[in-house]
Amino acid sequence: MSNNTDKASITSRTASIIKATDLPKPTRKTHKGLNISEEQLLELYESMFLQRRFEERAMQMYQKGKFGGFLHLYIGQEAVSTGSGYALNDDDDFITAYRDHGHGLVKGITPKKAMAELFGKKDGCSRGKGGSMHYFDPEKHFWGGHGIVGAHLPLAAGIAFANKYQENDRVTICFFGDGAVDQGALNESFNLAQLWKLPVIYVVENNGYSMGTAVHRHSAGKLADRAIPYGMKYDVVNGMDLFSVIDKVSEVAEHVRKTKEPYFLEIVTYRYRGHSMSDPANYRTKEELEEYKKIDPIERLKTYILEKNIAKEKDLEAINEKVEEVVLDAVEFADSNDFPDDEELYQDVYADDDFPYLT
Ligand SMILES: Cc1ncc(C[n+]2csc(CCOP(=O)(O)OP(=O)(O)O)c2C)c(N)n1
Ligand SMILES: [Mg+2]
Repeated sequence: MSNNTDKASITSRTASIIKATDLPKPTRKTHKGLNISEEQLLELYESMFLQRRFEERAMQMYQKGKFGGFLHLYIGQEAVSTGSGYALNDDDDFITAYRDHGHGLVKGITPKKAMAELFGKKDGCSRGKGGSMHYFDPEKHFWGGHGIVGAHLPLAAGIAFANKYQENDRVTICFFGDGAVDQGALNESFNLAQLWKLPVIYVVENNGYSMGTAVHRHSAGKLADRAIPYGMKYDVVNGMDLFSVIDKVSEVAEHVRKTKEPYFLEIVTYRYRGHSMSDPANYRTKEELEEYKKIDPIERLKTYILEKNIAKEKDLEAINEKVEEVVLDAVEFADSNDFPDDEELYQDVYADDDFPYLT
């Protein structure tokens, strides 16, 4: 009996996740078809490259012991944050889980504030109190950065409810990992979002794994199908292709804004690094990783730009160099910034200023 179980679990452990070659078909639209100007296309390239270089440097700083705690890298998934940011308005609301650096940068948190937050410094976007997993900037309509798997899905419904109540036409987009799909909070949120017709787009970034557990070992059925019992509209998108994300999120956002109905998107993507810095990722093969790197979203956009003669190799190199400098400046800023004052411990704990519960 136990032998059979062992065999079964070994088999399922070596079964593959969605192969890089089996991703949903990318959109056929060109940048012109998506109304993206050549200038915007280069900005999108710069944004994706910034997210990647920022995290590569963050990783180095972590390894040097410049900061501690958890560090979950988004590398490989940048088309999802970037495409969604492009498709939505600046004042649309974003909320995500702890793999949040890419989304935060896309929403306009500056690299300096973002890096300082990693270092736990006072000028970080959460004043050094949140760290990697808790980036926040409500003024930029970025509502975190949440460490508890699935816990922010009801918050997204709440933000969407507020927007609908205020009749301000904003859409909320809520990102979470495949590991959150079977949390009760997803069902509670989907139910209310559909029942109350809330303008929210729920996005599962299916990157194949929840920590070391492959999707097919932790979730029965297809992730996108979770929308079906609630009568919620849904779709599956190629998350390694920037244009596909832009195309689908634009279309969905227009629908959600108009109808005030929620939508569920499964965006299939892949993380190149381990779950966090302490994960050697022994649960997957090198070949699987290499296959995904072949369809890297940044390389893909670069090839497109070069093939369409929108820019030359040296122009992209210049963008890369500029980004590199921005990131190094951010590191220097974070390193020399002070830690928060002790008094900061008492700020933002309670809504009331007089801390009635502490005195
Ligand atoms: C409620 C809860 N259970 C367990 C954990 C521990 N945990 C942290 S991340 C994680 C995996 C989540 O994976 P996924 O949702 O796929 O996101 P990804 O890391 O792939 O972005 C787990 C189980 C947690 N933070 N919260
Ligand atoms: Mg995952």
